Amino acid sequence: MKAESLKILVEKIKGARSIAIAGHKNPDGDSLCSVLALAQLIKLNFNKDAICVYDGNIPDMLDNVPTREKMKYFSHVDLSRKFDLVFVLDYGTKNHIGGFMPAIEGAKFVIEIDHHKNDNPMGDLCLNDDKSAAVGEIIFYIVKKLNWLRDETVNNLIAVSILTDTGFFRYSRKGSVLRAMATLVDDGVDIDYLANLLNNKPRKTILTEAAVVSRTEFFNHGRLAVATIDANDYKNLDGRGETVLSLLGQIKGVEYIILLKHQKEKQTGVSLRSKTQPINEIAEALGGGGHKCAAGAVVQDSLENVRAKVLDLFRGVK
Ligand SMILES: [Mn+2]
Repeated sequence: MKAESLKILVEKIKGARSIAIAGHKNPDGDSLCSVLALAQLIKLNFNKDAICVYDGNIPDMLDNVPTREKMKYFSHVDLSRKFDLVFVLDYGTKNHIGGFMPAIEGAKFVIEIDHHKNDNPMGDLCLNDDKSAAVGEIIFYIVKKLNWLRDETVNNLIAVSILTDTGFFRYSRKGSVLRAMATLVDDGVDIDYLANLLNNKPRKTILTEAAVVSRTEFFNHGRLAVATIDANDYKNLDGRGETVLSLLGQIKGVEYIILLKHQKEKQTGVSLRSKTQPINEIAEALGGGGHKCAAGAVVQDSLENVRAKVLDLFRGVK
């Protein structure tokens, strides 16, 4: 991160009389907690109140994170006013922004902080690093460089950002994210406490996920698991059915998992996982994308048609 960029960041916060912050639509742990952490940092270090905005749904598991109550649904905020400064975090591409867009378009200055690859950034200033495991990690190192104060709330929020986006460090590719967490733990963060804070799903969600798992079909001598979330089950789900994917992935011999979700009458979500083999090309063939072993797509077609299509693409896969 360039010293010049950080200087602009500080000047813009100092000069702003109105500040709004948002992450991507349907916030995940990193998106939500980096927004709240940044707002808390601005309060602590500049004594300014930033408005925290979201669109879509915040998963129930995040209800207990500190200062969660500060998040305001976009339609309850006057976004037509011109903010002096708008932050947009963890958004990836424009179409993940949702209802916050008018605030970005009307803002006098936009700063983005992101760790997604993005060829079309919107910020007047971009504090992006696609090598970072979470936006929380980028914020941690900004705070460190600028010698900003951080309190227990900030520490816990950054820790939840990192823990959720790295799957409790399973997806960390660099030591820097572990070193950030090491500092946070030395400063009082309790990882076990935060893990329990996130154990907050509604009973019906877990029972639905368990039912979906129990109805899973297996092909290719048990190497391919196909699970289906129908229209009724989809209503009871919180997030993307991660528990289904996690449970099926623990079964001996399962290499590939397909999770089909009836999102709307003619819209089917597809999540693909593998233990070692690349599956992102299959997701791309469905119009989606992702990582080598974790990818997905949203297909505008019925669940039955999409199921047939995906199984076809998996034919020939060992
Ligand atoms: Mn993220």
